[in-house]
Amino acid sequence: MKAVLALGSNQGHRFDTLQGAMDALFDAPGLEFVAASPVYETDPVGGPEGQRPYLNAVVIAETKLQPRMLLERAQSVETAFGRVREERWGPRTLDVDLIVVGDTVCDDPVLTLPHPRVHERAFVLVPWSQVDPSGVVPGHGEVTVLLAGLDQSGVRLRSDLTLQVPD
Ligand code: A4P
Ligand code: MG
Repeated sequence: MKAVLALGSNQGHRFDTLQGAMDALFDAPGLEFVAASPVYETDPVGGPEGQRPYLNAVVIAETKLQPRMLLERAQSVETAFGRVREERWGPRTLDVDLIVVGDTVCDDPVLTLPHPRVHERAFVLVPWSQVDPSGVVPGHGEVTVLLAGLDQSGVRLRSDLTLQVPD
């Protein structure tokens, strides 16, 4: 199955966190790296006033793991990078979200697939469309079509930052 994961950080050394998170995600068996998007600096959506901008990127992987196992992997990487769950949508050193896993559709609050807000989030759809222009959000449609209806002004390419393929 193809899995699409979104990485975001707006505290600490944001780029090192994204690179470290990507390396850690692929450090254990079961997840094969396919591609990483460019890195974008993005205005915070939701949460308290005055947060720093985020760095966001999207990673494409191949996996045979069950979605729940992938969520566990994502959450253990978040914990390893010092994520403390405080305020919802508040600042965070690292957020790893599962966006799409194959064509799984599931509305369990512990793991909702596709991610329940992805179709309205330019900070995920812009990087995703760059790394995977034929991407589709099951139940919502093509990434490029969804993006055409969104304000993308808060999403800026950081061409000076490039994620390295995990070893
Ligand atoms: N959960 C359910 N479905 C999923 C899924 N597909 N992927 C559950 C990951 N987790 C999922 O998440 C809360 C609970 O969601 C988890 O226990 C998990 O079982 P969390 O990571 O603890 O909390 P959160 O991230 O604060 O909440 P949430 O609802 O995931 O927030 P979002 O929607 O991820 O938004 N602005 C910019 N510019 N860039 C960002 O990256 N990120 C957020 C977080 C807000 N604003 C942002 C950004
Ligand atoms: Mg999250």
